[in-house]
Amino acid sequence: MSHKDILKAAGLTEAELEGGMLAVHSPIDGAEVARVRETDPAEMPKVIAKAQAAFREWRKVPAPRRGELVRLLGEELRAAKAELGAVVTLEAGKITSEGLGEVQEMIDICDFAVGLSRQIYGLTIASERPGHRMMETWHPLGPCAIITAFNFPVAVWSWNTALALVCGDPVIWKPSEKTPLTAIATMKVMQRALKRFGDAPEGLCQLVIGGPAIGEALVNSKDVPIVSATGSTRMGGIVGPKVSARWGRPILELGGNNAMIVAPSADLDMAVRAIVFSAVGTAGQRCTTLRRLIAHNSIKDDLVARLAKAYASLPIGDPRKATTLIGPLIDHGARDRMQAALEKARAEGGKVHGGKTVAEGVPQGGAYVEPAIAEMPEQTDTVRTETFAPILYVLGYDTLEEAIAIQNDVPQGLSSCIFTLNVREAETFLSSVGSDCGIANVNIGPSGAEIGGAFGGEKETGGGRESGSDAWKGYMRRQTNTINYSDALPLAQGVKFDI
Ligand code: UN1
Repeated sequence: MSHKDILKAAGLTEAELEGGMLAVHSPIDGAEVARVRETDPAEMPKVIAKAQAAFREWRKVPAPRRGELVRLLGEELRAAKAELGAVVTLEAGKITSEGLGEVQEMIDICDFAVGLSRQIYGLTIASERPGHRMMETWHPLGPCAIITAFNFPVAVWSWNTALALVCGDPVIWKPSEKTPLTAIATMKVMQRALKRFGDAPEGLCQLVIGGPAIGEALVNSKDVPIVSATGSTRMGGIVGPKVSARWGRPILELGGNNAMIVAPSADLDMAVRAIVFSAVGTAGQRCTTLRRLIAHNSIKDDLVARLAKAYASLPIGDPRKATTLIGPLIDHGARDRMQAALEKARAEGGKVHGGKTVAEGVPQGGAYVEPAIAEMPEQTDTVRTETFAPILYVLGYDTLEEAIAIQNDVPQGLSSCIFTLNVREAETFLSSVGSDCGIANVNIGPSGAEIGGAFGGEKETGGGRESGSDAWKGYMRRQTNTINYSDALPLAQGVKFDI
């Protein structure tokens, strides 16, 4: 299918693809596929006011009824899975199966949120006073801004939107400037769900397209109490303090520098498969991508040899082809940053396998690269830095304590894992003296998390949690209630105040 046909199948009209200033290129071949109209920053106050007006209505709708909208969104996403997945592939360069997987992640979180819509409950608490009862209630908080990155152009929106809607909060979405088309296509799916739902307030789900001025309007507005932002640590370092300074609530999902420890007892066949998927899948452009391999010195050389062999046969090319496993990087800038990081790694004493630019057998105009393995003498500055590309740094270790220290000795704290058949090692890794990350796994790679768990990480990853578990609490305000059903007015802590 041609680029135009893919976009047409997802419902994008000529008018939406032309006449704007924002040029959209497909990473597959660098071709310009659209010129999208951006939101005028001067319109932002109106957008935010509309979200506030929607909030005043939506917060009164019972949560299970709000869940019905998300149920319909899930249904519409099921029907649109192939078409939307194809736009993800076209605009973000993901291989077909991963494009579809991303839409599946949207469907999964919708299912989760529908169930949640009947499970928004708080605690009842024993009161110290006779004839009193205490409880917690959860209330909608207000409009939620969702700032998303190119690498998960739709799933991250859905994690936030499905929860926010059920929690009673309208959403305003600012997608990456690199992926506005998937956002427009997703809004069409949302519109169909809204239409079937019937009486949702206008302004419940809005899309704004553009650059920093648009983002700043959301970040600085007191009428946007929640700002959920996914992207670089640099971006989060700007957004987080600004939102906090106006007493808003930031939910940040920033850089990762995810590691795998491979212990002597590990099932190496399984480890190799897990490493290859998590280090080169999505061309190394997941925030959960495996970037550091910390291998026991007794198995390190064997493991690197097996990996180099597996890497040599990985099909690189057009992500629309069923056999391709590694698609393009998002653009040539990403390729240049990868090359620069490999150069630095070499200068630091690293031995690099692969990592070259690929020009043969791939669509011309895209940024295709061989994934790289870099054996490093130690954890250098380059290893500590997240480069959004398929580079796997390899480090050796002798004791588990040392391996955990290396794993934790980076500024980021998103995802981590250990391959071991030794229960003492596995449990130590998961314990309070183990991994310091938001996600820690055993005998499974660091990427490809299910939506049922809370997703996010510590340190420079930003501390936010999205998706499953009780991440929904981040989208609501908690109220503590004390109810006195006695005929006396005893004070807490035994205080006497007789008048
Ligand atoms: C991201 O890269 O921003 O765990 C999110 C994973 C995916 C989500 C990644 N479910 O790899």
